[in-house]
Amino acid sequence: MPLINGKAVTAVLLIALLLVILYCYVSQSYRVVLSFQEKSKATEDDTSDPEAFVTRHELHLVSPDHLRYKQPSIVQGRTDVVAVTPWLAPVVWEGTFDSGLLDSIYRPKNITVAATVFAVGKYIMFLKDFLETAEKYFFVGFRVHVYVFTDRPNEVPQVKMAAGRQLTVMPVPSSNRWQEISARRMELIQTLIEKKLRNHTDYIFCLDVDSKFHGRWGTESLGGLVAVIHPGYYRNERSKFPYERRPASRAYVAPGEGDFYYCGGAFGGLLQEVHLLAKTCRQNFEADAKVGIEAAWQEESHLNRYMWINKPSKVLSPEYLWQDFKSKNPEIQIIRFSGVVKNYADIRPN
Ligand code: UD2
Repeated sequence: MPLINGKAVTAVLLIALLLVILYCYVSQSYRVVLSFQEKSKATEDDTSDPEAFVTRHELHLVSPDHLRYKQPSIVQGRTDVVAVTPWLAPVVWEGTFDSGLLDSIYRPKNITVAATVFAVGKYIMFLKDFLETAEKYFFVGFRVHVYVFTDRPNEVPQVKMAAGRQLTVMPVPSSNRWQEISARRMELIQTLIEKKLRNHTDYIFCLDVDSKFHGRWGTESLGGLVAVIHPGYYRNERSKFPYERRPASRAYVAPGEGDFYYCGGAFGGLLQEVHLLAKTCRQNFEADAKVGIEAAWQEESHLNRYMWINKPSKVLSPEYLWQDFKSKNPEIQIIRFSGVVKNYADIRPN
């Protein structure tokens, strides 16, 4: 009898074990289905999480069949410049890409590119040239939406824009400190992305207004996080870069650190990447302000700190932000965008 009892107990235990395994398996599958449904719902629901983005961008690059273009080579090309960073991000120079091929890849994706530009106070005088030249060179043939932040909405010039391109004026208060105008851009870019752009814009570029386009700036510049090398320092040792050098600042870059010096006058990338950049720089700027610190070059210093830790996935050469007062160096085969010569005393509020 005890033997029979023993067998019965073993059998009962085995059945119980099987039931437990079956239960775990079924409930796990149910959870997977549920979480998938929740994710799908979150994707459809526009008002759910202010930090959630629908990624329309596809990493998959499809080229039209039978497209003819110059044969690429891996042994011939530019030898006067470096076209890749040590973390293997491309550095975009004239002669390193095929614009026809890139446009053919990106056109079917139907992407929308936003551009932000601030024209506060007397800087409104630069807006007309900026907008007119953008029409000629900035993502020509693509959907572009320019957001102009200004305290003088009535003075925004009427510039004829091609089909698929539009402009929105964003009123902002004026300020009596240029440093504040420049630095507050991060906060306003963050808010613009959260409130207006997410879910219907793919890429964004944030540009200085006191500049003009002189050559193509297009699909070759697209990437996750895109930084532009500052034209003033690209031949210098890193010890000469004007990073913020006070350890107490959140923008601090220690001696011996830093890859390149990037400019605050042009940066961009995928919407969610630029959102994170703007949000982080704004938070760090505000934390500095609480302890009475303003970084050496305001948001540009914070941007440089950010890019040191968060490596850009694409780097644009100084072709993408030159300065008119500088003579052209031999490696600059084309100037695409350049800052105009300005008299700071005449145009800044302080
Ligand atoms: C550099 C950067 C700039 C910014 C600044 C540090 C480049 C080429 N420029 O330029 O992006 O990082 O250092 O603060 O990298 N603005 C107005 N109204 C004003 C003042 C400024 O609208 O009264 C806006 C405007 O869009 C201007 C931008 O802020 O283009 C930057 O100001 P800036 O051009 O005077 O700064 P700058 O030349 O020192």
